Amino acid sequence: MKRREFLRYTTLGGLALSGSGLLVHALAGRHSQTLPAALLDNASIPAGQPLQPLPRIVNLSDQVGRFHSVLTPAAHAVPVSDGLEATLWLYNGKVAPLIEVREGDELDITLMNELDQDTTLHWHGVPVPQAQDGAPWDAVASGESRHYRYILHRGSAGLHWFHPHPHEGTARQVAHGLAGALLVRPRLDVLPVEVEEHLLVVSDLRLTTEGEVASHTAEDWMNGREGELLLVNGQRAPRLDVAPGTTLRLRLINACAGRYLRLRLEDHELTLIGTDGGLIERPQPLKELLITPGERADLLVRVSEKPERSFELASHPYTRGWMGAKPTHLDEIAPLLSIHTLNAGVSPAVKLPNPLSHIEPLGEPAVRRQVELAEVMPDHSDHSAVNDTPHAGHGGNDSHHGSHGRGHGGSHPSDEDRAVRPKVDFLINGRAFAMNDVLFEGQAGEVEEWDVFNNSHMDHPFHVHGTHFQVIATRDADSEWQDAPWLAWKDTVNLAPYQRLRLRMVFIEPGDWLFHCHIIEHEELGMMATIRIS
Ligand SMILES: [Cu+2]
Repeated sequence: MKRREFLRYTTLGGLALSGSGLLVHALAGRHSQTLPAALLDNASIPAGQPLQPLPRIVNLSDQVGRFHSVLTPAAHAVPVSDGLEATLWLYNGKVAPLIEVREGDELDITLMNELDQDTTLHWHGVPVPQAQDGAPWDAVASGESRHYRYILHRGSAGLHWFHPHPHEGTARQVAHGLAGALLVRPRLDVLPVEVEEHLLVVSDLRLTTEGEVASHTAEDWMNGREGELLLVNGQRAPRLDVAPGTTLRLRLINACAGRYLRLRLEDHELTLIGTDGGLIERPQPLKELLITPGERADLLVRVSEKPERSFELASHPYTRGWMGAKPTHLDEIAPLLSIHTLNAGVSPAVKLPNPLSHIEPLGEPAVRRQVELAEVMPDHSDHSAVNDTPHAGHGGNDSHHGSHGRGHGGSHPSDEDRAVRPKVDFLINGRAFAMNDVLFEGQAGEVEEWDVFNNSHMDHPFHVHGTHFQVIATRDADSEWQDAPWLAWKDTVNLAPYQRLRLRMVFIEPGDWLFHCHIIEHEELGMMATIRIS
């Protein structure tokens, strides 16, 4: 392992030394088949260090309009505190690396798989040709490599990201740290140059006191895993110093597997200017913003004109229908970024263009579909039976645990991992994901309208591959349909329990496209399906 190199690259490594002792607590996973491991507490990582920019993946191409590089997912030892190294799986040894390109560029990435299992590169939020999507049926075996190559077409500007998407291996690979940011700059940036931009990748980790990524518990599988170590660009609650009155553009990715971010900035309003698929038409002032796993947000903040003050950007508690023992952090305010105003002159307010962009409504649909998200639970009057009760219910329930077509090698869960997975199915239209199963068939270029119904007691963030959608109407559990007040391009959107959303989208590229819950564990337990576009 090239230790010196990753020490230079990883921000987590750069923050290694701290006098704070290791606070530990026992794993509450009652369903775990093995002895509970002692876990590393968030407080054992130093906080308040200067915010680091995302480490860049260097462009190896000397051709204008082309980005070429090699991404090598592999195990790396990363120092986290005095005398403790964590073993993470990272692209090129970096926590949350950044690829920056421009609309119209060609992206050409060689994936060299140095993991001991199958992986893929999924380009979340980028409308790519299907063969470049990094779908589970296009797995790259351990020791193998492949090229991902596509053009970032006009309209693809925005903050996107990449992460693995192998069959039955995504949750484990994401839990080990594999994720990166893909920033697509527009040909012409409409925002004034005085705006100070920062990219923030929020992720979380659960480590044992030995520095190993802890195994999934049954609660992780049920709820989506939330790691105790909450990181922003690989750092714990970093600090950002700015002149008073600075207009900040904070572009966030929620790269967590299961953690929801309910963002608030002390004494400040947040102004939403963009979503997953780029800028919206008019700035939307907000008191708070919920960002689910997979979502991005583009926010402006005019920082206070008062010098030498501190304001905390934090994630506030959000109830998303937790099953089983509730970790204590769910009820706590989690600091993400501390913004400090310097003793300096006040930066004047900046004037934004109006509108920021134009979002054309997609118009009347050629086809309408119903999508229902559901969980089929065992009888949980005795909750401890989650592991033991034979699964009852619909047929074919083992399809996602058992055989799958489109044969390939393995990223299969370990026996230990398999033993702890609850026998609960997370379903779309009554079916758990199977590799050969095609739920819908559609035509490229046609407007599709999907009524997505969350028929369950938990929140689920709904993600569609290969395109962006517009949410045109919503219907909460006890109310009527309401039209969306404004349009945005989204690829991931939350559904609260028993909520319905009406989405419109157009698939441009033919092929098989996945749609799924972006709580990674729910996806892997079956809440995923395929539409075949011809
Ligand atoms: Cu879900």
